Amino acid sequence: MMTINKILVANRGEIALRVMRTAREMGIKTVAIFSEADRNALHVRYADEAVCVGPAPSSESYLRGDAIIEVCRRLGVDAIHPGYGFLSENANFARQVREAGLLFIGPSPESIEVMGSKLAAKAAVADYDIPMVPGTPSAITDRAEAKLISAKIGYPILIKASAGGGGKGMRVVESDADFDEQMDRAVSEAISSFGDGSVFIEKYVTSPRHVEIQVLGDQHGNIIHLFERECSVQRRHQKVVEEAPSAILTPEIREAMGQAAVGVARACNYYGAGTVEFIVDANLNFYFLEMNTRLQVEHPVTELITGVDLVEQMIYIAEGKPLTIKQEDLQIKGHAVEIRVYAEDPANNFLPDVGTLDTYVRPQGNGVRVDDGFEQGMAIPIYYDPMIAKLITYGDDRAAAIQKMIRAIDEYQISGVQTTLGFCRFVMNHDAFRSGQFDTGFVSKYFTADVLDTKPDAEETELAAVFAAYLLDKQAAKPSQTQTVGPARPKSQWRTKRLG
Ligand code: MV4
Repeated sequence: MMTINKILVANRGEIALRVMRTAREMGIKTVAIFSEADRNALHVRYADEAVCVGPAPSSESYLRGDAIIEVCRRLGVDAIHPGYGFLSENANFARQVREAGLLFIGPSPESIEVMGSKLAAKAAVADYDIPMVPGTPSAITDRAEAKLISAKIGYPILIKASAGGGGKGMRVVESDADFDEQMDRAVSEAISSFGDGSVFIEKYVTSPRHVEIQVLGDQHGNIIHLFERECSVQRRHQKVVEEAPSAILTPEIREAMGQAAVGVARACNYYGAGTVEFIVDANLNFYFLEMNTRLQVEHPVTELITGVDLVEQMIYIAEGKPLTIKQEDLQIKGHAVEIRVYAEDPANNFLPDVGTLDTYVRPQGNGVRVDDGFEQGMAIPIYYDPMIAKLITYGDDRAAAIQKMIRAIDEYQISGVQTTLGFCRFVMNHDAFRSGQFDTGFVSKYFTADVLDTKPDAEETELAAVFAAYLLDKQAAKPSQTQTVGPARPKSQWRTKRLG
């Protein structure tokens, strides 16, 4: 067991701030790294010390493991928190950190490696009674055999890349006649994207829901789960809305999924914070897909419904402390919803819209959490993910959290860039979302650019009429005074400055 006195956060933006805030609460010194594009970033200002590690492109800065470890040596850092993305799931980096005598605030390099390969993950969990989609347990080598298996499973089937993730290298095969063509595509995509052409087959679960379980494991073999997050509202494998708990799980299914997730973690001797991803079919059967060996973007919804600070737990675990939270201590309280606010234009196929945040005013109030890394006047760099903020609301139940989200979206004022706020309002107001009757097809099924409400709403129109009447009245009362009644009601700055 050791005590961490100084943490370097090998990340940027909202997650770097998120990690440093908890470190500071724990009395731990913080070191930021930054690229030349992030000199004035909030995570740099927040940290006790900050070091530039290179030019704007990630490959020359945030991905420079060697340079980052060198900074740790120079500044007397004990531990590195990788956040998400960048080096967070790089087993070699985790190994180099360990070899440099530093703590990696995350799982072992071995766990990262096993879960980084879908086939290795399937092999690892084989003895743990984890529900899996029917399919091939190893890479396809013989096409004739693969076609026989596919016929037996029943079309449609999926060909997936073992090294894949986020839907990359995934191909649906509708029938035996399509098999060879889709197989060729899947293999060449897997080679070009991952340098590994291994693919396998799974039955295609149509219109699934994405439900994932948060786990925490310590270095003494204790593993607990912190219930589920539902992330079915996605667009091209990019999550848009996440919530906890899921609107569809019964206590029995929740318990079974939690047990399965703990089994997956146990199968790879997991420690740290991790997420076990499942798909759930229309009959509420669930199947293990993969494990993410990092702190996830959507972790705040779990923090809000459990009251657990996941970063604090990650730090204790890295220090070698045993978990003090017992499974039976945990319970779900209330409901949390998160939306990701991106600098993207929903009216233009979600094209990234980088620029300067001319207006940037966060929503506030009871039950509202904003995790972001920007302030008014800052530019959103083109080099990185265009996420501006995560907006999270919390209420007694799902309906309350959704209503609070709509209120918070309406309060958010952003100008200078197009954002996904209006798109998220559309989701929050949609009957399918509100009733819980949705799956991973939600966005493609219901969203087209023209559903975005950019016109003034009924209330605003009514206010305009009242105002016009008032002006006319005033004019009538004082005929001597010149009074022009221009456009019914001058559009308020408050309205124009936020995205419709
Ligand atoms: C599937 C599936 C249906 N059947 N596997 C997409 C990303 C990767 N994590 C796994 N994915 C899927 N795997 C079988 N056997 C459907 C998807 C899928 C999906 C999964 C979760 C969230 C959104 C999705 C969107 C499209 C497809």
